[in-house]
Amino acid sequence: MPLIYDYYLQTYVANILISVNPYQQIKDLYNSATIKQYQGKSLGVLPPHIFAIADKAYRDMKRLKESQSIIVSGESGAGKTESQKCILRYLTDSFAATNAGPIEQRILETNPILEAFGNAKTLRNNNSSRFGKFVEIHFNNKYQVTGGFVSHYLLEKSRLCRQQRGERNYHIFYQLIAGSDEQLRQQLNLGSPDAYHYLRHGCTQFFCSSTTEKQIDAGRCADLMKKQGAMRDSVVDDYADFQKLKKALTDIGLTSEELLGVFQTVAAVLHLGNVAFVDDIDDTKGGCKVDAASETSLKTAAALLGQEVDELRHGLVSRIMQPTKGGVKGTVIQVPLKTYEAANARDALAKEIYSRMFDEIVYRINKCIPFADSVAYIGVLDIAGFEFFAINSFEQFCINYCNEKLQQFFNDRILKQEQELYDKEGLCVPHIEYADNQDCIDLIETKGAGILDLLDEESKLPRPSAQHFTATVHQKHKDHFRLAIPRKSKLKEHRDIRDDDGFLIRHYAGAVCYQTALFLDKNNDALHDSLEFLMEESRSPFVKALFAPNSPSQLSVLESPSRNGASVAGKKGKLGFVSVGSKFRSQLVSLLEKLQATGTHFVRCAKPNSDMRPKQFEGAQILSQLKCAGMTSVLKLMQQGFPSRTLFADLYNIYSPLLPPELARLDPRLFCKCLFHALGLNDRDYKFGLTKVFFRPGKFAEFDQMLRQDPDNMRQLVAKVKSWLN
Ligand code: AOV
Ligand code: MG
Repeated sequence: MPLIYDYYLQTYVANILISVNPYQQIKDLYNSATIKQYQGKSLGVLPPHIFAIADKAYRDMKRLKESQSIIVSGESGAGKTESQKCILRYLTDSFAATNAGPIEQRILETNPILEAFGNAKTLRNNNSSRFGKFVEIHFNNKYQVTGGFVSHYLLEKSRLCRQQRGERNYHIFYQLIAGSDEQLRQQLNLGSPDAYHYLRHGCTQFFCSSTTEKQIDAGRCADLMKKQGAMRDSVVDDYADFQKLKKALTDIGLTSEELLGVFQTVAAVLHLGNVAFVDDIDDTKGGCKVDAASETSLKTAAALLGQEVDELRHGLVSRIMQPTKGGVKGTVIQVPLKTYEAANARDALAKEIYSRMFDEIVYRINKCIPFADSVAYIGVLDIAGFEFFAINSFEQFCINYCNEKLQQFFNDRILKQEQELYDKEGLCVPHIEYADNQDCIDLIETKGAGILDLLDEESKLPRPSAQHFTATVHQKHKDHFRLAIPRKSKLKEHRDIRDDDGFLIRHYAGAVCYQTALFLDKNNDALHDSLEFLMEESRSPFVKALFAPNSPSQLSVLESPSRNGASVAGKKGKLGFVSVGSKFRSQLVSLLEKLQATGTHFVRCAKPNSDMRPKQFEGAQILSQLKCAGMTSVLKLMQQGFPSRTLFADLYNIYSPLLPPELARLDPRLFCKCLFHALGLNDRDYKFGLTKVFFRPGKFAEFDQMLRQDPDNMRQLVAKVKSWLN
């Protein structure tokens, strides 16, 4: 039965699904009945659908006995995360083991958890993922779901301390404030969102649906109503989401103490953010002290983090240093910090605590979905799409670098390898040119001279500076086609900064101007030693575990393989420097190695308009997204191309038990030729290569019906071939 669409929103280009975000729930589009309809159907039998891609990945995994991956891409708000969720639900619903345990449920429950801690409202998407993920669903030798594994990439840490106007911090903060009961609120000393410095920069509104508001205690309800104003969102409902989160965290095995540990840590970050510093006029060395008005915040933060107040105070306003001379360590000295340095140390601590907690949560998720008897997996990649804002910093640089790598992988798989295969099989399909972006990737990641390494080198200088780093980049790559000095106006529009404070990179999807002022800070994950020691000694078992040497965040660093024997990225060096960029580069290397080793399927999501509105289809905007994604080159190739194929040998093997001796003598290629003639397939729809038969876009489905004939029909076909041969 065909699906009824409000307007056309999904289509295929070859085997790639293009999916336009409908921005509304479409009745029955993703329900259980629809899941059943798509099971076992080839692409093209039913209307284009994300389920059809999931099913193809499953069938390919089974047929080829090879792991598969589905790469979902598109700009912010295009529908990647929703698509990923649909794929996971399709796979866990359709291919659960007969004695289905709670494993499928747990895999699905990873979503509310990851979204609470890693998603936030941005100007482009009310539920924007601020980290990348690759979720693997593992299958046993019967090809039933047996477990899963989540890898995560580059959580946006800067959001914890600052958000743009109209954006929010991570959902969890608002969920905790909106959803906790009175007892928990008191335990965590929680106020309303606008009481917190880390939530005040952007938007402090809760999102609650009207039904759940009634359940919130009366005192807070009025407060909530006042704050919500007109901003409501059907997806984000902080109160309800908090209840779901608590259940999900319990289901993945967190004890009630651990649950409290998580909430205490989240609250501690908020209180820590309220600790302000002022110059200490009594200090001759120009140090600072905690502002008297924020003493309560300091006390609460210390209590929640399992620290003595004065030790935390000390850790924030000073740092210990141990200079080395001629390789010999000198005496430990305590250096007072200036007001802004203490504020930076506070923010660094908050970010470190939060990101370690995120690592721990992902670790716990993985622990509860083990996959010991896995024979293959289907991985779904959902990573932030190419982005550029009025001001672009290190986060955009890393995201866009990642997108360059994925674009290259797409070009390789879809355009390069496809054309190589046509050549190898002698299909005579005209060649299509496409933009190669290797030079852009080299500019960023080459050992020694690439921007990432230049940034690391700068950090190790005695006096690193953004200007010096930027000048080095321009000097090393003077005539590089991909690199340029941004026009003055571009950078100066927003702040009074110098010309050498940035660079412009001509990415595959367009030129982006990066402001490098904060690159050095953002590339360094290291905490002051004094703060790190404090956390390692915390009285709170949860916090202590986060900072233990074998904690998940440390393990994930060690697990990420280094390239060419380079030192393991992420380890704290002598200079107290932990490179974020290098760690990300190693993570991307292992991600791409994984993708290379799997069969791949692509979903290109597109955003219909910038206002997040249903039924508003801005053609030019969609076209430019498709162009950026390289879809126009794919279209050109597929005008003449053959996206589906099958080995003659595989086809022959299906029929061989039924073949009389005179047909069994034929070699598989000749047999297939005869079979196709006998079937009367239109010879424009397929082409014979040396080892495989290739199909025009959308024509595989027709042929696939043949493969599914019952033996009676197959016998009839064989008889036809025989008579046709005679
Ligand atoms: P993204 O993952 O691509 O953005 P999402 O998957 O979060 O985008 O989608 C954004 C919003 O669009 C969702 O919250 C839904 O409201 C709506 N939406 C998306 N897909 C569908 C669908 N198939 N049906 C109905 N509504 C949908 V980002 O994570 O920002 O790059 O970082
Ligand atoms: Mg997302």
